[in-house]
Amino acid sequence: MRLPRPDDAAARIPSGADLDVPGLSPFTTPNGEFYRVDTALVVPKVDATTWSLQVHGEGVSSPVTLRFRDLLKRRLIERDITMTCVSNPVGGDYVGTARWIGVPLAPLLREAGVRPPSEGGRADQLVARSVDGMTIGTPVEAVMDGRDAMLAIGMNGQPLPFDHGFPVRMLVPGLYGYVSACKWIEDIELTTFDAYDAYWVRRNWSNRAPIKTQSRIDTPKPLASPKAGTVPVAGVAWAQHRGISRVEVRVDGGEWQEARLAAEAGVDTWRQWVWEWPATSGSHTLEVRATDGEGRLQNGERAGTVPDGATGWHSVVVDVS
Ligand SMILES: Nc1nc2c(c(=O)[nH]1)N[C@H]1C(S)=C(S)[C@@H](COP(=O)(O)O)O[C@H]1N2
Ligand SMILES: [Mo]
Repeated sequence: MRLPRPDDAAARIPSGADLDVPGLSPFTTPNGEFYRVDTALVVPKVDATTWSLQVHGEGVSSPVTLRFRDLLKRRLIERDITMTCVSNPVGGDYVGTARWIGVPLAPLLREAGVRPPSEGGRADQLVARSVDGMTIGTPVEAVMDGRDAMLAIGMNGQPLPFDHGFPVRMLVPGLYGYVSACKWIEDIELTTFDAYDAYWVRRNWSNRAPIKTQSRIDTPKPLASPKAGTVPVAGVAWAQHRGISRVEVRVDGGEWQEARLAAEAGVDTWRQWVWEWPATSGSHTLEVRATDGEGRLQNGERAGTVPDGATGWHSVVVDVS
């Protein structure tokens, strides 16, 4: 399968978006290293030539069936978007950034007659179903509020890998994957949150889950033993669809120090940061916290992932020699 060129290409990633600090996650996560979270014991191998997607339900005046070649004929956009799993613990790896190609979802819904709740539409939940029976419920308002919600067919210049939802998956910047990113999608039903609980909602997870501001120290690694002197402390911070405006680091509970932010690629992606630490010998605790693009400081209260995402500041202990 060959991917068509997008009609609306992604903005160039500014050269300063990647700080190139050894040990720091690259801005774009290669497909082979992108985290994978799903319930599939066997990864579905869907045939794109027989695949189709139904759009139906509450407020859909003209139900639609789309085949893969119908999607290819529509306007394709390309965007850099960071995805995060709600089950990512503070400091965890269930987060990654890719360059996605896909069909914008909002215009497709409008053609089917859907109006968002803010325009009087009755359906406030979009339920996506996959070929393997997963159900993922997303607020219709978020899908139609102008952000780049899409039916993605490409990831980092490749057709979607089987692991990541070939041939088509949903993506909505700013929402955790379990409420937005249905892989191997084959059905979209418009309904209400009152009428239907999706798979994870029936298992004690929240039915609405915007991504919480988080920051992570990638280097030095926990229990690393760098030499005394200048040690770059670096990592990533994310608050998709709000952006990151500030990152601070502190040592052993001392004063917060302003980290240098990498150039911003956009509000829907993570942002790298670095702070040059004048490290002295001994055991030290490094902590990081971020502020989002709306000026809100990352919640420092330690909480687990259930029901709507972990909070707390990431810390690592290092032994400076
Ligand atoms: N069909 C299906 N889609 C799914 C899931 C799943 O289990 N089945 N998991 C969701 C969750 S919890 C996340 S975080 C993202 C992960 O996408 P990735 O595996 O491509 O990183 O996919 C979402 N889409
Ligand atoms: Mo997830």
